[in-house]
Formats: sequence, C-alpha cells, structure tokens
Amino acid sequence: MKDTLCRICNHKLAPIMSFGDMPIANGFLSKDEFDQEYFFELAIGFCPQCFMVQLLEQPDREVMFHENYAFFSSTSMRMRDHFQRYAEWVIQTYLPAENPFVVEIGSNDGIMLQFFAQRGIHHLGAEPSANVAQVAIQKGIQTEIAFFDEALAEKIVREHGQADAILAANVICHIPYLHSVVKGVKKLLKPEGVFIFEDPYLVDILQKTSYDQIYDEHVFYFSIASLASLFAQHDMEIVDVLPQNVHGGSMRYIIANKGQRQDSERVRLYRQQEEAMQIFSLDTYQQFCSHVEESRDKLMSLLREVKQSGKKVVGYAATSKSTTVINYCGITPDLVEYISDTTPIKQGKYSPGMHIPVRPYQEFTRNYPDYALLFGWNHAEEIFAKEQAFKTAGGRWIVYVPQVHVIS
Ligand code: DWN
Ligand code: SAH
Repeated sequence: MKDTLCRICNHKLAPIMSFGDMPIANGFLSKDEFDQEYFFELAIGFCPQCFMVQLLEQPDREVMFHENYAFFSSTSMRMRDHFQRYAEWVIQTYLPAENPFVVEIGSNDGIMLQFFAQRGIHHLGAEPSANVAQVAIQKGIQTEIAFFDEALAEKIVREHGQADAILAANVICHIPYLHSVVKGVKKLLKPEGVFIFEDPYLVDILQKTSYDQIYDEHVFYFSIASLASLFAQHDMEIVDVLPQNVHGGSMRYIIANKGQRQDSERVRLYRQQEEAMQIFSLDTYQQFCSHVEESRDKLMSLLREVKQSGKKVVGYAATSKSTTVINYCGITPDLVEYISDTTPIKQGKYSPGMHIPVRPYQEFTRNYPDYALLFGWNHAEEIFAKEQAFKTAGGRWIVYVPQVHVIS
C-alpha cells in the first residue's frame, strides 16, 4: 500500500485495507479494449488527525469523468422522487422570494435542477461529463460543462453573480481537491447563503459492511467529524445534518459561514453517535476489514454452491459498486452469466476487470434466471416492487448487504 498524506490536513494516513488491483468502476468496455484496460490499487486509509477516511490512490479525474461517462442519474424513479423532494425543501427553506440563484455541482442529467428550471428559478449546473450534461442541456437546464473548483466558481460569479444556495449530491466525496472546492463555494455563495450536499455516510458503510461503496470515484468516506474539521479551516461550519435513506444510507450536510446560522441539535446528536461507533479508532476499521473478508467468502461459497447445483445466476444492475464486489471477490463469467442493466451505453459491453457481459434488461424478463445477484441493492425497494413476476416464477434474489443471504 502507498504512503499517502491526508488530502485535508496533510498528516500521514494509517492504511486500512487494500482491495488489490481494480479497474475504473464505470469503465464498461468492448472486447477490443480489453488489452488496454486501466488498473490501479484500490486501498483506503484513515487520518488519525482529522479522521477523514479516503483512498490512498485515485486515478486522474479525466480517466473517470468524460464524454462517455456511463452513469445517468435518471435511471432510478425513486431517485427522481428523492431529488424532487430535495429541490422543494431547498426552495421552501432556503431560497429568498426575490430572484433566487441556485448552483448544483455534479448535476449529471439534470435530475435535480429540472425542478428549479420548471419553476423558472435561475440555476446553473457544473457537470464535467459532457454526455450526461448534454441530456440536461436538452431538457433546458443551464449547464457549464466543467469540473467545479475555485477557478470555475470565480467564473460563475463574474457571469451570474453570487448564489443563494449551492447544492450537490454524490459528488463532493468524488473530488480530491476539497480545499479548492470550499474556497470556490465561499466565493460563490452570498455571505448568508448555504452549501448543502449529501453523500454515502461512513457510519452506514461500517454498520452494513457496504464495502462496495469503495471504488475509484469515491475518494472520501465522510463523517460529521471529518467534515467539521475541513470546514473549520475555511471559517465555515456544519449547521444541520439530515440522514437520507438513499444509496444505502447517506447524510445531508448544511454548511454556512461561521456565525451566520444557528446550529441544530442534530449535529451534536449525530456526532455523539459517531463517537459511540468509535469511528476515531483504528480497531473499528480493522473489524470492518474482517467483516469485508467474511462477506466475500460467504458470497463466493454461495455462488459456487449454486453453480454446482446447475442453476443459472445473473447480475441485476451493472452498478459502479459492483466493480469492487466482482473484482475483489473474483466473480467470473462462469459464475454470473451476464448482468442485466437498463442503461443503453452499458449494454453490449463487458464489466470492468472480470468482463462479464452486460445485456439489456429485456433479456432478464424474457428468460428469468434461477437467481439474480442484486448489485443494485441500494434500490432494492424499487426493484423488488417491479420484479414481482420474477418472484412468482420462482426466482430468488442473492443479496450481500448488510449480510449475504438469499430471498425466495
Ligand atoms: O455516487 C455515484 C452514484 C450516485 O451513482 C456515482 N459515483 C456513480 C453511481 O453509482 P452506481 O452506479 O453504483 O449507482 P446506482 O444508482 O446504484 O446504479 C445505477 C445502475 O443500476 C445503472 O446502470 C442502472 C441500473 N439499474 C437497473 O438496471 N435497473 C438501476 C435500477 C434502479 C433498475 O431498476
Ligand atoms: N448528482 C448526481 C450525479 C452523481 S455521479 C446524482 O446524485 O445522481 C457524480 C457526478 O459528478 C458525475 O456526473 C460526474 O461527472 C460529476 N463530477 C465529478 N467530478 C466533478 C467536479 N469536480 N465538479 C463537478 N462535477 C463533478
């Protein structure tokens, strides 16, 4: 494992665990690209000084986010509803009645900004992956195709003025240069404005052994404690936190300039919970490693047992998270015949690393397998609701978060 310094406070990181060589999580590829596939060592560490859990090494941003980015946010109806509620809550709670301006970092295909655009609210998305950004632009959503950082924030201020709210979901934990992001946020926000973002929460990852949240794009695994330390360096503070039941357990953070807003009691309560979970102790992370290894061994024995009994298994949803599970566990195409996915850009390609074919969803419904391995476990509610017929036909689900088990 590499010797790396904390991206937040420069202290030397304590290594937690390595998952071995990993490909790009969203790097779905065709056969003729197999021999040029990019690999890096996926490993995480913990900062004993500011408590930030992070990747030791992250591939360059252009290798992950580009004009062929494979994740389109609007593939989940439940996430669409979630972002509609997020937008309405921001409008009611934080936007002034007169001429509000909202910026979203990592706006993807416009899943959240569409609800501001529909109301005629002045908005702007910063989204570097050109193909997903184009989908938003076609919907009439103002989008700057660029990575958000301090320089982009200055440009937005020059062209649009300062914002009342800067929003984000599942992107701040992707950006290694967070000091530049926070400096940009401070310049772009009106002094009384708010910066609101949500990301997978470290406590949920530890409690559920959801190690598949660990992949190239997710450079940070946030806690309130680690973020408090980041924002304190910029004279900002966390004024509220709201747990979210999406993407396997997320936390929404509301950040303001110091002294501008009263803190909610929730910040203190959830920090206490973090202490009770011992997120400051290296032992906790060592225990997490044993749970991850146990989960891998159980999943592999189950898949081998099912294969030996002559049953057919297919993967359900070619998620970014599945790249970690497939490559870390060593799931080969003889164990999982193909992965069903609804995203056209992934279909007809192969999964990163292990090269399991990705096929259109219709193939799943046309000829149900005996077992479906639920790579999209974070969307279980939505998926189980629409796959009643699979269950009625005798199909079984293999789930591995929080524990490896079969649902019949
Ligand atoms: O943080 C991130 C989150 C928000 O989204 C990004 N770094 C990348 C991405 O992660 P993911 O790929 O693990 O996201 P999801 O939402 O768990 O999975 C999306 C994939 O699942 C898409 O390829 C579509 C597929 N899917 C499907 O085939 N059938 C999804 C649903 C809900 C379905 O019913
Ligand atoms: N907010 C959406 C998309 C999350 S996927 C959702 O929750 O569904 C992460 C997105 O962040 C991708 O679309 C990626 O292109 C974008 N991204 C990555 N680095 C970024 C950066 N520095 N600034 C802005 N967006 C970024």
